[in-house]
Amino acid sequence: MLRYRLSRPRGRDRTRSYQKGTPVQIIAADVIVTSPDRNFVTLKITTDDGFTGLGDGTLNGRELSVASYLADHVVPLLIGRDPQRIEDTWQFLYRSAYWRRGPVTMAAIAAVDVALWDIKAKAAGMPLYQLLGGASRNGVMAYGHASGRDLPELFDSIRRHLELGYRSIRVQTSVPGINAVYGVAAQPSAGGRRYDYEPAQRAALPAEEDWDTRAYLRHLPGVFEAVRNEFGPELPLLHDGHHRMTPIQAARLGKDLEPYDLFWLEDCTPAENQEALRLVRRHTTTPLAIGEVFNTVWDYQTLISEQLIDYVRSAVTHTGGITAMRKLLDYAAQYQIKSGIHGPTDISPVGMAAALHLDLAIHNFGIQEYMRHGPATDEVFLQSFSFTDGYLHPGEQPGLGVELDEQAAARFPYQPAYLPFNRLKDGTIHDW
Ligand code: KDG
Ligand code: MG
Repeated sequence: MLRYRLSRPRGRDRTRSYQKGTPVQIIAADVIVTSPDRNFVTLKITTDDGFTGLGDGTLNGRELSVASYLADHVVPLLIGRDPQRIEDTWQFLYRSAYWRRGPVTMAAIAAVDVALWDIKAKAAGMPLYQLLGGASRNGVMAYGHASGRDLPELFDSIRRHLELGYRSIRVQTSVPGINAVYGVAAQPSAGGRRYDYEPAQRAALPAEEDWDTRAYLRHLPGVFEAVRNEFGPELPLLHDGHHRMTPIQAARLGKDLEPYDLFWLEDCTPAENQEALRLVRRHTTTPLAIGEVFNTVWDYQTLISEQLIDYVRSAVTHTGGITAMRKLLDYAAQYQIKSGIHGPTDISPVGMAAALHLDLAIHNFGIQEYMRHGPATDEVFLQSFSFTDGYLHPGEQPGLGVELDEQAAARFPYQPAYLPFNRLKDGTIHDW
């Protein structure tokens, strides 16, 4: 565990207070980097009336940048602030930096924002979803990640997920002629180790993988046909294209997958150029999900206002926290676009809990991604959310319902880890 701590003794230090006369003040903030199963960045804020709140600032493969941004530039600004003023603190951190947006900045702001919501809900004695308007549903439908190198292995994986309680399934598969494809758990990546659902590998350098879009486009529709034949028409099926196609290739895949009635096709093309989605949309009725690498509402402006997507994929952790996600999802709701909050293993249980409270409260909930963390992570993060018969629930503990066992966290020091990258057969770097 790396720990960067800035704390002040209890009691008021008026020289540091930005908000004179505040009834409550932040007196300590700790940035805790720990690596049970994988690296996580957690911010713990403490107030002078004895509350603590947790926020997730994990950015896969770039964890220490967020830790430094928080410890060096944000934590000194928090001491003495009124923890109750969440919107004001969000605007202060966003606008006072002058440099806007970006994954590091927005993950750091998210960590502060979620920790303050945790404190506010604890102080109110309520689970956070109550402060967000109360429950709009009984539980949050979740999808899990099934994958296989061939059809029998994929079918086994789907059955295993059904046994675990999942009622919606993402399907990823190996492709003949490609050695290592994103999302196939049992497949050795170019680094020689199994993914086991966690693509970031603990190593000094990123693993190199390979890619061939034509081979993928030829192979995938047959896989979905086989899955539908085996599991029937009811089971909601999802697929992640992981940013690898051009718009015209994405349009073709969407069209080819229409007979298999996908819940969504995710990240069918890199979407920095939002207008590119017009072309995809013109050619297919397969629902589209985009946004896990986005970090503000501006990344979605065209996608949402022209109704070019069906699901918003941002993570609470990478998009400025509950405050910003709520605004983004309310904006999307005006265009009948639903949530599909990012929930891979690189979102910590703190970020996951924040997502679940939001999922439960908003009206335009779509689905929640849920990859289970490993046992060491569960030891470090004590969680109160539950998963029953396909539905997640954040639980009824005041606040987020997650606490950090700091002694357990200290047993798992940070380990350098990188996401892989892709090369085409001729050696050209391709999107991963
Ligand atoms: O850090 C990268 C992962 O979060 C990403 O590869 C997972 O695409 C992903 C997904 O849909 O969960
Ligand atoms: Mg994805």
